[in-house]
Amino acid sequence: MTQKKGKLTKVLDYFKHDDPFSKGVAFCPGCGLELLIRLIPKILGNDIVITGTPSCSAPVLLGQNKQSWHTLSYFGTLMTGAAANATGLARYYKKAGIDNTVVCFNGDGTAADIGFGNLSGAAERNEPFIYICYDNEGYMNTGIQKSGTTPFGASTTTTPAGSIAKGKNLRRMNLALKMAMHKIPYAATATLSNLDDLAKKLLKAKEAKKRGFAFLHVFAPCPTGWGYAPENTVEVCRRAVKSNYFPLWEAVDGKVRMTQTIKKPKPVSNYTELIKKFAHLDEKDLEILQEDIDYEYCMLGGLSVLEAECQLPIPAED
Ligand SMILES: Cc1ncc(C[n+]2csc(CCOP(=O)(O)OP(=O)(O)O)c2C)c(N)n1
Ligand code: SF4
Ligand SMILES: [Mg+2]
Repeated sequence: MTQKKGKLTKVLDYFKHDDPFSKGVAFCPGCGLELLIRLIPKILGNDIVITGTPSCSAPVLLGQNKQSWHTLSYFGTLMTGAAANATGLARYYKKAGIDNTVVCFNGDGTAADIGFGNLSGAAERNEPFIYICYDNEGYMNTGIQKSGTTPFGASTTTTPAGSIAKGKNLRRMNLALKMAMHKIPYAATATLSNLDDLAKKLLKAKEAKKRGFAFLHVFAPCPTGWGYAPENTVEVCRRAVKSNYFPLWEAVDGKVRMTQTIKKPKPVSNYTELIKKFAHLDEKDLEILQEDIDYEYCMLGGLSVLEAECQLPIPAED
């Protein structure tokens, strides 16, 4: 495909490269992860090297029965060491003088929990690669267990809703903010309903990678594990943004800026009503979820105001 020149204004203008995946792949219908993984090389180019771990993405990225689903370079690794593996790849390419982009592409189970230690280490050392966490809020590939990003109240196979418990009784961690606070060159959230925002952030991450570590946290719903109709994936993302359940922001060198502000946010029930994993929640439970969302949004808003208003003191001249 020939590349268009000039300023990128329309969403489609960002999709400059071919889709390296075959038309039918082994994801469930409506999988948010599939939408995302197809978009990344179309925006960043087909010369990226992807590395990732056992997860729902692995069967497609690794291939099956000695056949490949795509034409990209892929390096499969362990959940415990994904970012360490990506570090080795990125350092090798740098030393060999090969100008390419290593994309460490993992689910929330690897990024937030099992592989968080070495993710944090790679960020702190400012290794030159892009880490993308696709967040489907659980360990989907092994049977929908809860992870650190599973929200309060969500029913999973390890936090079931029934007569004894009502889903996860803890609130989710904010992975993207934790990563931003490593003060890396670039950190951002994105999702599949706001494609221009997602595309811009992918390109910014690629640019930031020249200075070091870049992290994207992409909200990627899972119809099979969450219990909603496959055709609703983008609507679920849209409602997540419009209710501030998943706010869109970025941070350069740890300084936070909202990339989308919602003037009149919808109540979280407008989002949860689409999804079966929340179907058992009553008003009181929804209040707890709402309170968590409001608090995090205030926190992000406060940080972004600080970024706008806070100037570093200028040292006095002698
Ligand atoms: C150290 C380790 N623990 C557990 C597993 C088993 N395992 C394979 S895939 C998977 C789920 C991964 O969840 P996530 O990273 O969120 O990806 P998803 O399946 O949701 O796409 C787990 C727990 C493993 N491969 N390695
Ligand atoms: S279980 Fe969920 S994340 Fe995994 S392939 Fe199916 S829809 Fe996608
Ligand atoms: Mg997951």
